[in-house]
Amino acid sequence: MKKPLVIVTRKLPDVIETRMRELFDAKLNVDDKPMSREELTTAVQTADVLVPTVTDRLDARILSRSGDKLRLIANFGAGVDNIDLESARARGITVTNTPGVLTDDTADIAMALILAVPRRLVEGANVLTNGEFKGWSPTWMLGQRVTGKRLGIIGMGRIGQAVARRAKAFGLQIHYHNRKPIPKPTEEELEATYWDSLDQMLVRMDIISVNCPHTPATYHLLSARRLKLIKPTSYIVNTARGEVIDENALARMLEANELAGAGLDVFEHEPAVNPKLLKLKNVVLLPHMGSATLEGRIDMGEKVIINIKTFADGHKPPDRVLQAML
Ligand code: 8YV
Repeated sequence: MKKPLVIVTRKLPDVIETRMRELFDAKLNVDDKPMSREELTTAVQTADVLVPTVTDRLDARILSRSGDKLRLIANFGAGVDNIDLESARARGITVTNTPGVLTDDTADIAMALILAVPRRLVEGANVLTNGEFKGWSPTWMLGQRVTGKRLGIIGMGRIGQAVARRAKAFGLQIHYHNRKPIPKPTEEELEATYWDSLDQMLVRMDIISVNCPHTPATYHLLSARRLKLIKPTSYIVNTARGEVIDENALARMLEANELAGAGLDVFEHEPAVNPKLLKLKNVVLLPHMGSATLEGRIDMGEKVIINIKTFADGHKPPDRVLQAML
């Protein structure tokens, strides 16, 4: 049987690329230079299978130019907001993602930020590297205690629950907002309180963690109006997608001390970051590294391979976000 032409848009771990070469007619991007729109257009016109990442915008315009050959988009990543799903559906293209394997790594980074921001970790570390440490004092570098505080998790899927599990171990009280409550046994295990109304939850929380996907329904879910509901002594952590928060409004409020601080691993216009945020002391900013472990990226690659292989063998791939109807 002829091997499918698989175009991979970015450099993946060596073991994954080697396996892809063995199994498929794989066109790799060993230089890891992000593809231009023209290059992406050519890719959707020639590939049987495309393996994009968060940095490739497969919008309606690009997908409208895809060739008849393109049957599967096997996204390297859990979030699929880089792909216009409606266009893919209309063109009969199946879309898969890589859920589950990046849950713990992403939750670790969320927890790290939950600790880092109230305890001023980066600010403290910078004192040392800037040679400004003049000695200990009882009233210097004081942060806020994390234990006993209320954590409000927005989006209680796999990652949200993994954050809750970690946070509970650190003595935080778990609250969450989700489209629907999680199963009772899990809710009881986490001693979690469900809030049907996001607004009602926001006014009561000390730390907010964003863990929902970016969809048309969650775009600017934390709008300027909702951000104003949060107590000025509270913190926001986002390891999901920048688009879920109105970044301009957030930056303005942090600058005006209308919020205590923020830990952000994702941004609305990546790789650009609101310049206001870069100047603030009460924020910890990371370059979208929630799933950035070698093990995680290999697991993600293996999921991509399984999705392609099952699809190419004529079966339903396990991680279908969108099952083509055509
Ligand atoms: C990845 C992510 O870095 O999987 C996701 O949704 O945000 C990250 O874990 C990226 O998406 C890879 O494409």
